[in-house]
Amino acid sequence: MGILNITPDSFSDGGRYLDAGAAIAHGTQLVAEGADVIDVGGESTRPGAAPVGETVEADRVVPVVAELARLHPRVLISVDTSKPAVAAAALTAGASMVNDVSAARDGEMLKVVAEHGAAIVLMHMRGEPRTMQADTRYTDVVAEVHAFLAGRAAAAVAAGIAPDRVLLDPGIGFGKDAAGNARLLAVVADLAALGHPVVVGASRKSFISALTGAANGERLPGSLAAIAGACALPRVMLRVHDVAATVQFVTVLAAVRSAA
Ligand code: HH2
Repeated sequence: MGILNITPDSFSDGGRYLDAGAAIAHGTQLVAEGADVIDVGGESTRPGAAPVGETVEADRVVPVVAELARLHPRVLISVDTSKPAVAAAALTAGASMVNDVSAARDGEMLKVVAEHGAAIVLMHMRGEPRTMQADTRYTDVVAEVHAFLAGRAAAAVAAGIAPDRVLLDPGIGFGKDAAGNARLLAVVADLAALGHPVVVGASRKSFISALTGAANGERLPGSLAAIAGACALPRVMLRVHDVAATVQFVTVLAAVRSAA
């Protein structure tokens, strides 16, 4: 899953694709690099990001979703939003998946996704983006995150979404410290054991610098190391900025594993 942020303030690529033409060109580039899914977002979730209204967010993402769906019919377009109205507009324009970092906290979201026969990514986040890093302590981070996601998955299935279209994401960096993120990445197989496809988003996240001291723009090696365990699983989607590098990493890792 290649990331396409149409925002002025995303943590690693804010402002680069605000113009619709630049966004469509970047989405097309991600497809050329091997992405099967493009995740189009119009609101940053970084700690302290300014909230965006429904109309502004829809105006950013819907035309880009429509054009990418037209240009790349074999690629799945996902919309990264927690707003049911934005999700509905994007699904009507050609998206077939909603990536909701709030795990459909707004009850209307599951209805919208079910009505469109679409898929949904349910992600764990403590609190909201503005405040999520204020308290990153857990008694047992894995137990808490997995129990939360199991509950949200049950709600999605009860709302009429097929279990294979409900994807679960531990929310790396969303209200967790470096040790918590490492722990969640170490047990992605246990999350997959809940029976749903899994999404992992570790790309360029700040815990990589917390662990290594790497500068903000130098987090690719850590981003690849973070997903090494997850990419051995059969039904996992990797949410990444650096598609070409990730495809190369995953392909070589798979070749070595299958030769073992
Ligand atoms: N991370 C970000 C945004 N959306 N969605 C899922 N399912 N999983 C993630 O880990 C995830 C996500 C943050 O990354 P990015 O989109 O690059 O930054 P921003 O939110 O600042 O736009």
